[in-house]
Amino acid sequence: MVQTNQSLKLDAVVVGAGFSGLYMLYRLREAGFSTRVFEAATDVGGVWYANRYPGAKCDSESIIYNYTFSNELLQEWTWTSRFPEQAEILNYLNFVTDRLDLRRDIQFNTRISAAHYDEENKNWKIEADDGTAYIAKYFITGVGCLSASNIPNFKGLTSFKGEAYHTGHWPHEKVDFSGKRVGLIGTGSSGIQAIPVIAEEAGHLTVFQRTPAYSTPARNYRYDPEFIRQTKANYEEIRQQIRWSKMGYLHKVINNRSALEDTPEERQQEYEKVWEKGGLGFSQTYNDLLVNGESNETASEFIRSKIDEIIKDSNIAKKLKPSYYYSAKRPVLDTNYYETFNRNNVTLVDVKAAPIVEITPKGLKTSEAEHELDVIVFATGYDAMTGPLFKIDIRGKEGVSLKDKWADGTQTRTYLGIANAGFPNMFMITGPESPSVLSNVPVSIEQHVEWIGDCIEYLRNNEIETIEANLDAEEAWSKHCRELAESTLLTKVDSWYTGANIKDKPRGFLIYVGGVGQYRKICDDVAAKGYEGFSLIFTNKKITTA
Ligand code: N01
Repeated sequence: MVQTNQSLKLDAVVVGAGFSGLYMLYRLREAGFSTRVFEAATDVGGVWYANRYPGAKCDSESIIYNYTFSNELLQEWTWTSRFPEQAEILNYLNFVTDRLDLRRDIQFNTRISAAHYDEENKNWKIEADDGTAYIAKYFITGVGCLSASNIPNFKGLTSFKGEAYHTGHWPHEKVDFSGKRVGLIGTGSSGIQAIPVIAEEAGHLTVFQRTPAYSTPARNYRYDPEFIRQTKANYEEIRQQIRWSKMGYLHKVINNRSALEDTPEERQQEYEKVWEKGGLGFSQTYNDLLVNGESNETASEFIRSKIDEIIKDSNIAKKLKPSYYYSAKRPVLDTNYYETFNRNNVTLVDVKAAPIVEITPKGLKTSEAEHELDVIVFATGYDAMTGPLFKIDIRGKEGVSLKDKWADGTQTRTYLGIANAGFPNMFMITGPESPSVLSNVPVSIEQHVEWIGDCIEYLRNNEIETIEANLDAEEAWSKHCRELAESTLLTKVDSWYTGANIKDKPRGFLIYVGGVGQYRKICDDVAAKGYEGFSLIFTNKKITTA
């Protein structure tokens, strides 16, 4: 670690200027803490700054994909359509940044490379990749769950002579596909959004699919001004509803019974209704789709039958039909995804049957054929949850790195997904084992930011120097998270949820599935009991809470 300039001493350093970092900065600055956000990119936005691929939009409905802490912000911003496009979300985050005058405390073009806890001085030494260093009492990560992109280590990866892009790091200038031979690898949310849009423009699009996805229609539309007026008038109610809901959304389980209680005809009717409505509600058609394999199969089979209906060529339909539990991988919303495979300029290649063996100067080789390409789009996803944190060399007490701590055994362990034993005064926003990606993420971010802000104020008001999660509390929380996850189908399928998409990553389900309302209650109780499960150190006296 380089020599620290003592003049750059801060109360808090926050990493990342996305939804998390922006609100954390505001919350701490309002409470009088000197705070600086460091951001590797040239501007605010986090994943919405980076994910500029064609068709990029959000699956959460616009009116709840925003901060709710400020009525002024809610009243002054107006969303245009049901699902917000990337550019609109980025505009929104710029609006918030300017409205709250956040930019002056954000240092752009600065990647934090290391954060080491100094036990003697009870603070964090934080180093940027330009060699500058800072001291801060609190170290807070707002790095997102899906920001460390994954490009599989294909043989010959760098030999390709054409253009290559990852969806998560898309260029700012428009990529011109017109007349070109484009290959796209990956059929998760990013690929499924990009494919229909690229197909419209490309000379030919070849989609390399390893695992087919279950996708249901988004059915986006422009908002009616009257709907916006009513929404703005009712925001306080909406806010309460999403904060105490299961997943941070307004939709709830549509039929509060098992899918197996309905006859096949009744089920068909119910699924048809929800399919027509569009949006993420499909997985909520019945209350047991995520816990009962037999019920799940009824939803899975309905989507497979839709694929058969839409796709003209039965061989292509067969390749597009998934066989695992619907929604155990992140469910996907689309606009004309399946329809795109009826186009003459689109080819589907099954790379499970014939795996990609090599990227070549001219294109891509599977075990069956070579495909000549002008452009390769990697829609190959992310090293989720832990990946973004591991990009920083984070070391706690006795120089133990977070990476080593979490590599020990097969499971990452945290307390509430916010804190780690051995890492005093460090907080993670939407960290592993919090509801994070199983929720409408801004709702989870607000809850974490407010809890962390309140906690830091409590420490100041009570002259507490450090707060650190206790090992036994951490162990109990992780066990609770694992047990909850095991009671669902989510752990029964290979996905980025389980870490299975990253070679050699320890398998583990790092998301709290109990719901955002329940989670909020648990976090509030911990705080109300004087930060139960944490050790608090006053200047000369140690108190361990029960
Ligand atoms: O990534 P993914 P994503 N050879 O991991 C394939 C959020 N998000 O960027 O399934 C061949 O889902 C891989 O195949 P397989 C959202 O939470 C949200 O699409 O591992 N193929 C898979 O098909 C989402 O879930 C929004 O067999 C390979 C694909 O690449 C998350 O981000 C929009 C391969 C990766 O899919 C990630 O989505 C976009 C290989 N070696 C993203 N390696 C919205 O809100 C990987 N693949 C709308």
